[in-house]
Amino acid sequence: MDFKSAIFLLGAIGALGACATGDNDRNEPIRALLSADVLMLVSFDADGDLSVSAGEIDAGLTREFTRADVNRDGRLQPIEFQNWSNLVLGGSQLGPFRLDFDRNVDNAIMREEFNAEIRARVRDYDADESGALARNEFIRLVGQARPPAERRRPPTPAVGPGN
Ligand SMILES: [Ca+2]
Ligand SMILES: [Ca+2]
Ligand SMILES: [Ca+2]
Repeated sequence: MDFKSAIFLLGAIGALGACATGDNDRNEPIRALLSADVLMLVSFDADGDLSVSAGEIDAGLTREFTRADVNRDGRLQPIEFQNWSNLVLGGSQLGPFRLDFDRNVDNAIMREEFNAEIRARVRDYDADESGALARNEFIRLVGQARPPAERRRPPTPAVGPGN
């Protein structure tokens, strides 16, 4: 999957949110949350089968660390992380943040730290623990606290032009 497709996903989720917000007050608004790491994880789907497999995650981790480590010293300096985050995560306003990766706070993100943080996020998304990420596992909805039966709308009575 390329970056355009990832941006399309973001747009689709935005449309979902807008649609729900435009609904009336009978239902709780449905809001979708998108984390910046999803942009990257979706881009790992190299064969475009809509599932990010364990192998694709391995390859993606290698590709992204290599992309970030511009000076090829095997460590991500703060400026390298900043540039990478801007490119791959769409900016630094959303996590994961540099200190999410740099657990020992030595101002360098080693390959092990990079992998550990991303893999922890993969496990967090992997709801069915299959080791692969399906598209629906990326979507987080909030505001759906009420059970489905209560959210069901009553059928709208048919109103003819003569009524
Ligand atoms: Ca795939
Ligand atoms: Ca470096
Ligand atoms: Ca470190």
